[in-house]
Amino acid sequence: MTRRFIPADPYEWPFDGDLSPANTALVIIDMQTDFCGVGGYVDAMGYDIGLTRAPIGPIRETLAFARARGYHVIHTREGHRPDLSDLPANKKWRSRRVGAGIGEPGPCGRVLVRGEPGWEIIPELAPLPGEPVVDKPGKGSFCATDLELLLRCRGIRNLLLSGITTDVCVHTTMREANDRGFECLILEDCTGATDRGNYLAALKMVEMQGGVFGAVATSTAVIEAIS
Ligand code: C5J
Repeated sequence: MTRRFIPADPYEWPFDGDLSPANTALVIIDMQTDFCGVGGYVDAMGYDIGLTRAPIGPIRETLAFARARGYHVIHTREGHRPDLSDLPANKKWRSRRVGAGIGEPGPCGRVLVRGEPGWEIIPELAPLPGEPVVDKPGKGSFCATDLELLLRCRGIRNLLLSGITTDVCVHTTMREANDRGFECLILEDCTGATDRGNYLAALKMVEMQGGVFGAVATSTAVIEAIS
């Protein structure tokens, strides 16, 4: 095996240099209108969608690179069944309290409901046929989904994590993946949060304890290292 490493913090990634298109996936988390579009869930809560839109350009470039080089690409979407039977009562209650009730009608259709315009992945990052799209009712991509089975069946062990939001769905997914033994790298310019401080804190948390959840790198470092 030719060992290959990406410059990252706090260690060159992956830990053992076993990095190839066959065993590595770019995971793009929740790049949906509800999280980064005008009139979506995050916008309705009053947050600055400029922060959640910031990673669109870098993800687009990384996605083009990953596709061209034959890396696996996996997309996720957060959302609920139209009858809301998979929406926990506390999640529903909290969302209504902040003026963005899940399941309520809004400018982009019913908020965070599968099949509605706001739930769709933004056109700039639309999945290609054959790229798995994992639908999840929660924050983590492993909870109540077949993501782990999909990764194991494909022999994927390295995850390049991108998407929104850094401190919520991306972080939860990274923690879940790390506990399952996947080797994770979060791409700092390919992710964004609704709060700059939370974004920085989420990245810092990854680097604690020698890389407690994995490592952090820029997309440029990834592209340069594996070009
Ligand atoms: C949130 C997400 N923030 N995709 N979801 O509710 O991070």
